[in-house]
Amino acid sequence: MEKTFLMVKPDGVQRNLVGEIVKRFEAKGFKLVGAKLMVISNDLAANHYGEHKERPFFGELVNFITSGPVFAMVWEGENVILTARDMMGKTNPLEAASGTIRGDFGMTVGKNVIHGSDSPESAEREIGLFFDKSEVVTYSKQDSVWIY
Ligand code: FUP
Repeated sequence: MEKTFLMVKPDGVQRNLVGEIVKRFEAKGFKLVGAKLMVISNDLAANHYGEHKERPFFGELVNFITSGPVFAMVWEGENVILTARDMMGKTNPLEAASGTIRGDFGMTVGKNVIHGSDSPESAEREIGLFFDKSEVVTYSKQDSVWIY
């Protein structure tokens, strides 16, 4: 089943948006298969945003993403990569539609609350960067003694 890497950025954690964001993906029907609160090292940040290394905003981007805890997640489901990008909205909150996460909560292009992989290749790369194999779990949801 397709997986994607999503991350509530430091601004989202500071603004208490972790629950709201998790809720949206749960409600949509996707399955959470990995999650952790962590502070990203400079090396991991530079690696993760490697494609932007030459851009003028790179230093600021790395400073921001390492400035406080992020909530890193792996989500699973059919077409989860593209659907999550849709639910996030455009990179610049000014252009992001209402009803999307960035449209509803994003403040600036830098402080735009959430990151999500943009392709199967980046999903695989980013999951591998942030999660150990043992931290991504396989489980099924089914009626059981806990669900009435
Ligand atoms: P996205 O995939 O929507 O997160 O957007 P990009 O990969 O294009 O950009 C990654 C991050 O770089 C954005 F979330 C915010 C930051 N950025 C800037 O700070 N300034 C810019 O002009 C473009 C991106």
